[in-house]
Amino acid sequence: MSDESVINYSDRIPNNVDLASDRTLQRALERWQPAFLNWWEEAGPAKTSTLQVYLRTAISVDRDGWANFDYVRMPDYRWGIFLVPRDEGRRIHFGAHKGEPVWQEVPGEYRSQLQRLIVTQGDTEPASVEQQRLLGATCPSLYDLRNLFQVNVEEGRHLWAMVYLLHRFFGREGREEGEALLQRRSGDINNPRILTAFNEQTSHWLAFFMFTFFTDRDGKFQLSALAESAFDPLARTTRFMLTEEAHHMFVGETGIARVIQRTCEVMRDEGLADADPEAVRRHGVIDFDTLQRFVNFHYSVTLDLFGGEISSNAGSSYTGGLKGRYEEEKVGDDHALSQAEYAVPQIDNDVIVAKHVPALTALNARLRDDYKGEIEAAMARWNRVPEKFGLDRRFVLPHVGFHRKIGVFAGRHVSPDGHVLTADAWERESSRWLPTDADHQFVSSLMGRVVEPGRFAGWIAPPVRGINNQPIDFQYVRFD
Ligand code: BYC
Repeated sequence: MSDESVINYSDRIPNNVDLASDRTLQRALERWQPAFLNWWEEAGPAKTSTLQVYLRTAISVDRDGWANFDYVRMPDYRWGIFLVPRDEGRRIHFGAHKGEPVWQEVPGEYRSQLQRLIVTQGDTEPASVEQQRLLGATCPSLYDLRNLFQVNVEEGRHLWAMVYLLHRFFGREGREEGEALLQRRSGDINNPRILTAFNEQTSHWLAFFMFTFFTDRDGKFQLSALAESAFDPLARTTRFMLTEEAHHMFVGETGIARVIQRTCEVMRDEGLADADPEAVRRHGVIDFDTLQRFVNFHYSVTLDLFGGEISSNAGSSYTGGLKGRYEEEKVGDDHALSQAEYAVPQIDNDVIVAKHVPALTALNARLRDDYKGEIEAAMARWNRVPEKFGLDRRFVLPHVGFHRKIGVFAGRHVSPDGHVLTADAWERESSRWLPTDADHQFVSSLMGRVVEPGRFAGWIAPPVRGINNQPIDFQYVRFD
């Protein structure tokens, strides 16, 4: 293990960037730290300051750095600054600066663009914690409660990752942005979070699992694109963030799989038909139609997070070397996109057709398509559950144009199967496709607090295994 990969926990702010050698930066971050803790107290998980939670804390940024699990009171969690070690020979591998050494400082010409990307990324992290603030009160099990808190503390750490970059490389403006990240609030009309999906409510656990499945995976793809950056500190910090993100997506994917499993079990035991959702609901589990409506909602809202399909911002970030494609190095082309085209579905005379546009302007659409491929593969894993029970139901993704507020489909109405609709037709039909108030009420009515070790709420199956090889009935959270 090299020294750079070991995290120093003896400093007030744990780090592996030798923070002690830069006193000005250290002092600035130490001033931000109490503001962060105030934000956590005010907007983070409610009524949790005395709980002891079985959490993982990174001890190094190596692959086995996650081996450390212990009980932690969340306000004492050691949030800090962890970057993967520097690769001295790393070169820019796309855009106009291809072949040049990566940058250790911010070039003046890209300063505001980079700052905007970092602020936008940073803003999502506290936003998600705020969205999930009240979920602890209705947890379906101790296992799930612990996972919620693990996700929350790590999103808090992701905020630290971006604030470190702002403080270290963007001077006074960066410090001001660091303050503003603690002042905006998810859903606040006067001072909302930057991106649409992060102002939606996560009012129950079904929404939480859908969010960690769909929206955290946008996080994975955006972080992967930033991990290609020519600005090396951004690439190194996002690489480590990706290791944290994997667990969040696991929570979402397995959470929904367990909900489907439980519904299938009850349908089998009670002899219920998919065609009778009311009967399924009466048995205290979530019917498939409702689950499909939640899939439609969370997928479409998350697609908006990729930005407009055709975007000059994305093109200039790529040419500048600030943000690459997903797994840029594995793509077999000129990595400049000087001639290439990319097909982007768009509405033409009320019909959706794929139109070829310069690939440089279609990078958001491309990243979205990469994301879609991974979502489809994960949904195929969900679909094995009803299949195993001999049920015909398969969950499907709606068309990319469905229920969009950003990009080429914004302001239009598209059905889940990709037909362009009039506003009237949308008005008539959309309650079949998107969760209604009654759906939310029903799902919320199932949510009760289950905190006895090894017990699970009736609407969700237990996981296959516990965390860190612990048994499922382990005391994942202590209340004394
Ligand atoms: N909502 O050229 P356009 C995560 C704005 S999730 C509101 O179409 P661009 C996480 C845009 O800002 C990943 N506004 O798009 C998950 C621009 O405004 P300005 C977060 C939006 O710029 C779970 C204008 O519309 N990371 O980590 O190419 C839990 C035109 O924009 C939206 C990132 O997003 C929207 N949905 O791309 C916790 C990476 N979409 O500049 C965490 C950093 C667009 O004209 N961000 N706009 O005022 C980016 O790469 C880009 O900012 C975007 C947008 C991909 C978001």
